[in-house]
Amino acid sequence: MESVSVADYIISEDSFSPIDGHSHHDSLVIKNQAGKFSLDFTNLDLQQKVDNISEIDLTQDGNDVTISQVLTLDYDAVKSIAKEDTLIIKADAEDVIHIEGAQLLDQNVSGSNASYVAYDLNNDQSADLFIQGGTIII
Ligand SMILES: [Ca+2]
Ligand SMILES: [Ca+2]
Repeated sequence: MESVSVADYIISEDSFSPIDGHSHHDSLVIKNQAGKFSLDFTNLDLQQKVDNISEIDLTQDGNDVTISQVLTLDYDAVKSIAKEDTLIIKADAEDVIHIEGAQLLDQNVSGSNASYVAYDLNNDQSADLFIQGGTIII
């Protein structure tokens, strides 16, 4: 599994310009300065603003702080925003990821420098989401 440390796109507030990743691995960093920031990608308006993303990174909170980002995703949301129909999410302990309709598929998928938990969102035994860290609510 590919991994990058450079942010291609950063979202820090509700209003942001539409994002369309390109042919390479594109990382979307969600980064608010304080408090809690929620993005519900099951919302069609939000879903349509993000396309061709490989990875969402919630861990770029800054020096010595962890700030809470909250994501909500379902199968349609992943298919809509992901480049290759699967999405990687990196989260820290303060972050919460709500996944509607998910089934835990594999607790320990090896990546380039981390392990991920794989979830199947459409009950076909094929992983749609790979998540590192965070609090997962199904
Ligand atoms: Ca965070
Ligand atoms: Ca699947």
